[in-house]
Amino acid sequence: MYEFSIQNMTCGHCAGTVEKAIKAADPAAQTKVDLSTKTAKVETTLDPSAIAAAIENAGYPNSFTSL
Ligand SMILES: [Cu+2]
Repeated sequence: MYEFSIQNMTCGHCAGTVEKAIKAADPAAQTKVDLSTKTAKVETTLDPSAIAAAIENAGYPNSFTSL
């Protein structure tokens, strides 16, 4: 499980875009995007850097920590 801290995620549409980007990178990912804290918790078997890149490519610079 990783927690991504996501810049520029300011509305529900942004949160949806972020979730889609995560799911596109890893269709098997379990994800919970939290708009109020601008974070997303992601359970994935992929390298988290690949998820971070997908989120960034969707327009949202981010960083992550392992939980
Ligand atoms: Cu938005």
